[in-house]
Amino acid sequence: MTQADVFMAQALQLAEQALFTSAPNPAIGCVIVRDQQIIGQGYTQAPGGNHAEIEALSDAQAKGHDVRGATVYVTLEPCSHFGRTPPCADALVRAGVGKVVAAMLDPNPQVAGQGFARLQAAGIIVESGVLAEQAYEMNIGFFSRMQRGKPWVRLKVAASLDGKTALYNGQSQWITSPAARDDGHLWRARAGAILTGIGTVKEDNPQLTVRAVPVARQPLRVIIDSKLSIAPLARILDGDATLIFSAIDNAEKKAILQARGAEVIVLPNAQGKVDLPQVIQELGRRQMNEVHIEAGAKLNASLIQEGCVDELLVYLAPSILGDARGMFALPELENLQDKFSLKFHQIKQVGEDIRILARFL
Ligand code: AOF
Ligand code: ZN
Repeated sequence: MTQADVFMAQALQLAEQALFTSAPNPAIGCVIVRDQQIIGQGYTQAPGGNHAEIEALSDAQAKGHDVRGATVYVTLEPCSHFGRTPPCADALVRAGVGKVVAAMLDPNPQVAGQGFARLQAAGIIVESGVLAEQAYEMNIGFFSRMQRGKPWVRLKVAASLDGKTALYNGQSQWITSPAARDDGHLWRARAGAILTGIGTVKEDNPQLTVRAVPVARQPLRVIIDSKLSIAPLARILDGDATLIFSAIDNAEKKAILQARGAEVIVLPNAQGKVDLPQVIQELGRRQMNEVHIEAGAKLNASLIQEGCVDELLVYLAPSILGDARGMFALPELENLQDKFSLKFHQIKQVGEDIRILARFL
């Protein structure tokens, strides 16, 4: 680890504190260093609040430190535009820092190198690419939305070692351990939206809120309900607003659901089902960086078949259920070549279970 790595790692740790609150902004961390000492630090505040650099500058100031000539480590290129807040690059120039080390370029077309350019024009030394991979992973949804115009979609399943998610009678509580379930809530919390299907709503009557970790805002809950057959008393409609995608228009049902705080969007495909790729696009338009899916085998399969899923988040318990429900209700293949291929991105033990992150190729 170089010294730059050490300070960038600290900035990344700070960024983690913004992971559940900064969306749709990326979660960014910043430390200001002089003589090997951190003299100011900060992370992105909720939208409209300060960016990480401004927090770090005012932290240094509050502590009576002189930032002139200091080095700034920040997990993203400082912004150059007037968004909800003024440009961080200008604030750094005004403060007279000597050097800015960033983990990555900001892919936001309003910034995209202009932040670095402004700093350089003012004679500030700029470096980029320190711990870039960690910085990318932390804001993978923001990068996805900026670079591909759509959110990063993560599909979560909890299963036995033989890949079974529930008994045929529906019993599924609990296959994985409490540690894995709490870990699942961390992934829910960082997502802008949690998506499920009408099958799961009818069978489990879930709330799909974040409860295992404290959060300032709950993710938007999204329900795929082709026939608009959700019961108005379903628990998922309690609390914050929900978004329902259906394939049919029904003014009467819509009015009842709207009265329950739901928004209904009619988005059919040629087969008369909900157009899933369009759902993901729409969530991107609504500035969702990460979409977290917790659904049943049928919707899971459709999402995968229609190319909507970027990554699987699989918790595997050390148990065997035998003949029971699988993760994905995909049709039988005739040919192994037709399999879906993924790459294991990360494997970790969580409590008694194993957590696998696997990405579609
Ligand atoms: C930074 N530092 O901590 C973050 C940045 O509407 P605004 O003013 O909040 O700007 C949002 C954009 O700023 C966002 O899309 C991204 O390009 C950048 N995020 N930039 O200098 C930060 N969170
Ligand atoms: Zn900024």
